[in-house]
Amino acid sequence: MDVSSTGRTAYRTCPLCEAACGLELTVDGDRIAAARGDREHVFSHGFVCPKGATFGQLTADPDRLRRPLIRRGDRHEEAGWDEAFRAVEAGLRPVLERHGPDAVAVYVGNPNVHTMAGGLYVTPFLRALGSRGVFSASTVDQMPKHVSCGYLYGSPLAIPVPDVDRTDLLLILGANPWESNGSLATAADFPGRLRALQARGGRFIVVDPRRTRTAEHADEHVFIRPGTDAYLLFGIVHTLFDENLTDLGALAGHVTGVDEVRDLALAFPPDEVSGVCGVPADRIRGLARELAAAPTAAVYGRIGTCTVEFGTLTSWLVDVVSILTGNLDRAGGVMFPLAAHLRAQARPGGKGFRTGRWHSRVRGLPEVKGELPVAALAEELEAHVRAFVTVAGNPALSTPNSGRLDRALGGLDFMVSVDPYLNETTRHADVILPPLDAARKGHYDFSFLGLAVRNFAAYSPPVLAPDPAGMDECDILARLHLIVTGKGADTDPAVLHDGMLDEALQRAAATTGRPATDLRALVDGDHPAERLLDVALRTGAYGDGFGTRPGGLSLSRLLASPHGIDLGPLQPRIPEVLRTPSGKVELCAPPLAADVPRLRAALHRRNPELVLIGRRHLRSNNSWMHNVPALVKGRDRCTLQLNPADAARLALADGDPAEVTSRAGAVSVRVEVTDRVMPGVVSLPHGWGHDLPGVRLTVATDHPGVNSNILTDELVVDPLSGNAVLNGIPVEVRQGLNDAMSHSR
Ligand SMILES: Nc1nc2c(c(=O)[nH]1)N[C@H]1C(S)=C(S)[C@@H](COP(=O)(O)OP(=O)(O)OC[C@H]3O[C@@H](n4cnc5c(=O)[nH]c(N)nc54)[C@H](O)[C@@H]3O)O[C@H]1N2
Ligand SMILES: Nc1nc2c(c(=O)[nH]1)N[C@H]1C(S)=C(S)[C@@H](COP(=O)(O)OP(=O)(O)OC[C@H]3O[C@@H](n4cnc5c(=O)[nH]c(N)nc54)[C@H](O)[C@@H]3O)O[C@H]1N2
Ligand code: SF4
Ligand SMILES: [Mo]
Repeated sequence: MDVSSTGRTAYRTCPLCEAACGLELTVDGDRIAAARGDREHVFSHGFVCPKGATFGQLTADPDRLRRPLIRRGDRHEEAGWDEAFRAVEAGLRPVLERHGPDAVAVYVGNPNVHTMAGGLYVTPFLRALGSRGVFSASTVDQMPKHVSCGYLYGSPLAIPVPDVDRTDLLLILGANPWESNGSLATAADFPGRLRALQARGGRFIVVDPRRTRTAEHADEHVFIRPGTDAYLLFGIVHTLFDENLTDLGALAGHVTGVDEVRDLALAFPPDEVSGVCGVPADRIRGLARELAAAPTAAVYGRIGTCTVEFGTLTSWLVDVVSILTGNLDRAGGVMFPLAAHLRAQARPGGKGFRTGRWHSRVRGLPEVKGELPVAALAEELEAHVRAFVTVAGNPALSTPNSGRLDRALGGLDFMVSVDPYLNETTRHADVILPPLDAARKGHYDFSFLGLAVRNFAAYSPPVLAPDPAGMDECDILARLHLIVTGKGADTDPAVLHDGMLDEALQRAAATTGRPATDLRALVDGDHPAERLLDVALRTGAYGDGFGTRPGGLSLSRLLASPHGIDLGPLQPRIPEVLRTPSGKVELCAPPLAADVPRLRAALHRRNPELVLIGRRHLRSNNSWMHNVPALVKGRDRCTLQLNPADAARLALADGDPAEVTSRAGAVSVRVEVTDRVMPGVVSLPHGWGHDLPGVRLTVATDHPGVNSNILTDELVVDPLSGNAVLNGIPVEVRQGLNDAMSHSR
């Protein structure tokens, strides 16, 4: 039967990665019969990837939980919502009352940045809880970028993105947008945009220890030894000064600290850094000259520049090169987006950025952006945490030395997870609270519209009616909030929704000069999240100002524009965007400069013979989409890639089992011999290892793979950001057993 001829069509932003593509959905009764790219979408123009195309299968996954689960003995059993919230209250309240908020830790995972509930309700919940034990996926991901931008621009959220649609030269370090579809740069159809760059005569260069699909399409691929990009970038900075190639252009007068950076770069001449990073000195000088000479150029770094030993220095240097070549804040360079729910500041300047307002108890690691490094989660749980809350996270697979974390999760007094799956993490939970699936909730990208390479806005209302027996994620988080503040498990979540709307209206009243009660009468929306969005849009950068700017944005305008509203190419925002105390770009903040000697000291140390890096595959999404049959069919993707030279030395052939050991643990996995990885580097993807007792993932457990984070080491972090080091892990590889297995120390 051709369902597309009978179904209705609906449009929705894909919530599965940062690209924010528009989907065209065919709806047949209460199910999504098909998902394809929305050709009329203002930003994605019909692009869709294999993950987005499975939106229907994913949301209708039979293993997806639709009712809460409560653990009784070793089994999880379905329960009613009221019963589940009372169990949460009975588990959390005594811990809070007897031991205080720090005895409750929280882990907030990646999908929170892809839901409205995550964007609106998590921060108020954390504030209400008041615990210093807040952890998130940010410290296995992008925290170094927040920290470097915090120091450079005064706000950790002021992250410039490459203007891929207009640049002449793009230098990509440690990112593989052909598979990941981009990150900290929302650019639907990133591959198409890179092809367009080449078609208009521009070039892009990829620096990566693996010849990725992005590298294959690039004009040039430069192999680099993992963890050493800071040396390469400092070599480029050195050359820019040495050959008088710096030119701040329009930034002149808006930047401090240039001379200090020049002095720091003196210690990193290309001839000296070349040996450690494996890039010829001439090529380092060449890159500097090309970046300086290009009419416009952009430098873009991602996972491979963040989840490394010198993550913050590397992330900083990525921007330093753009700044010194005059490419920050100009068309074709790297620019600051302006999202529709936010406003530009009237004047530059602010309080600036700092870290370390408190420290983790065991290792004394500094707080950053209100959270502690997830690399310290296991030891904190072991030492003093009694209760644990996860929201959209799977740290048992995604964080370093997850074997130790897994054991720590087994020793808690109480754990509650807001999550649609009974998986590697939530199997430890006493209560699991599953939110409605994405087809039944509205969507607006609070995180990614502020990172988009072109300004646009889109809102998608729910596509399917709510499951009467299910619960919306905003309601779940509101009820948890009411529990931790002592208002009771039975309190109507509307109490919190109304309170949050009132607060938003108070702020709106302050900016519009009109009484909150007048504004309240104007607010639109059928759902608490829609009403909060309406207030933010109307008082945002392009808003209708509650009627003072006719034609401006509002919820109703977005509802009337199912393919999104284009807000034009990125515009210069310096100095307004700067929140540093000086109101300038502070190029050489003291904490960054103070970390440079550590980099310099490691310049001549001996390299391990083999280091481990990760990899991403187009059909995967971190740890949680391996239960969709269409995404796991075909040959095993969880293999250890090994260069032929290393394979010969280790007497390993393609398909052989190998044992991989590190300081943290060991796994057994099949070898894939390929010259895609450079000698001395092995690559294993993360997010696998589903064959654990108690998980309810029928498809994923048939394709379990092994968990690469058994090998990553929680004891090594980037000190400025606390970010975990997930690339460049020293490992040993030897011929292995036939059965897949893993253990951690
Ligand atoms: N070795 C290594 N490790 C890595 C990485 C790496 O490159 N190498 N990458 C890191 C990165 S970048 C990231 S972002 C992290 C991700 O780390 P996590 O965020 O911990 O893990 P995810 O795999 O994204 O798991 C998301 C969880 O959210 C649940 N979920 C899905 N949708 C929803 C929803 O709508 N609501 C709720 N409440 N829950 C939902 C899923 O069932 C799953 O349990 O992994 C990191 N780990
Ligand atoms: N298909 C798919 N898409 C995804 C995800 C997914 O799991 N699967 N996850 C999403 C998430 S949460 C994120 S954060 C993004 C990540 O987006 P990307 O950063 O684009 O994704 P990765 O594939 O991890 O790319 C990192 C690259 O860095 C390289 N690398 C490793 N170490 C080094 C190093 O020291 N130096 C350099 N120069 N390169 C290095 C790796 O070989 C790899 O090619 O992807 C998102 N999109
Ligand atoms: S690229 Fe990302 S946003 Fe686009 S369809 Fe794929 S998963 Fe969805
Ligand atoms: Mo991520």
